Amino acid sequence: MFLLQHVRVALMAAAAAFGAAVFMAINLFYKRRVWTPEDYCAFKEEEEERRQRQVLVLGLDGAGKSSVLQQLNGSTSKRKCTPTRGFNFIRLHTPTCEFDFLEIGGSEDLRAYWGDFLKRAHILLYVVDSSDRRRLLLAKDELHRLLSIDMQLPVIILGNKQDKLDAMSMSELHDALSLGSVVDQRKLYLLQLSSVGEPESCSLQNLQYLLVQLESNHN
Ligand SMILES: Nc1nc2c(ncn2[C@@H]2O[C@H](COP(=O)(O)OP(=O)(O)OP(=O)(O)O)[C@@H](O)[C@H]2O)c(=O)[nH]1
Ligand SMILES: *[C@@H]1O[C@H](CO)[C@@H](O)[C@H](O)[C@H]1NC(C)=O
Ligand SMILES: [Mg+2]
Repeated sequence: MFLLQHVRVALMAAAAAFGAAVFMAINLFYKRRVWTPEDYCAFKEEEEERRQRQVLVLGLDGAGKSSVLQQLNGSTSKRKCTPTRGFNFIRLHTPTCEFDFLEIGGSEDLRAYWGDFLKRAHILLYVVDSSDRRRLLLAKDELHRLLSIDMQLPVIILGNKQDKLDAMSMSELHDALSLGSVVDQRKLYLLQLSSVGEPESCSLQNLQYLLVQLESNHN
């Protein structure tokens, strides 16, 4: 057993050394090369791909994340969304850049993984059911947990389901989510929305406008 472990360590060391040698050889080869116009085009394309921005869409189960994405995707159907078991993804093209919206389901088991996705996100879109007063404290705690993991990420909070009669107003939401306690340096926005309206609704356009603004200021 002891011997076997030694052999394994030796093998791994050999593999690492080989990998490093290959890496250095490739680097040398590329540094010596003269760039052709084709290569240059490939670079330009790579650069343009970098203009993709990931918008991470989080919020408790039933908040309306999938409904918002469906609307952003231009769907006019009133088809009800089913709970998201894992991920949901749409891509939105705007004149300035491409936004990749990634929703992760909000059920309790999935919430544990939310934090892992913050690293790759450029913007956090946090959806709240404005009529779910009972779970607003939970929504607040989850939001502040995310804010404490990443201190800089710009955040847009959507007070969704504003069409409901018992929906909380924006100032009520502001207080219930303790947004006043968030540090000044953070870019933080609170928008109201109803994701059962028309896709070309004013509030949806406000959201798109804000996303584009955030990205153009970023550069
Ligand atoms: N009245 C009203 N209902 C909404 C609105 N947005 C979503 N809903 C409803 O709320 C329910 C949940 O919506 P989803 O979009 O599936 O919620 P979700 O946040 O994606 O939930 P998970 O995927 O389970 O995390 C659905 O029945 C929607 O039709 C809204 O603005 N107003
Ligand atoms: C978004 O729209 C495209 C084209 O209309 C469709 O193929 C795709 O399934 C939609 N995605 C979602 C998540 O609604
Ligand atoms: Mg969903």
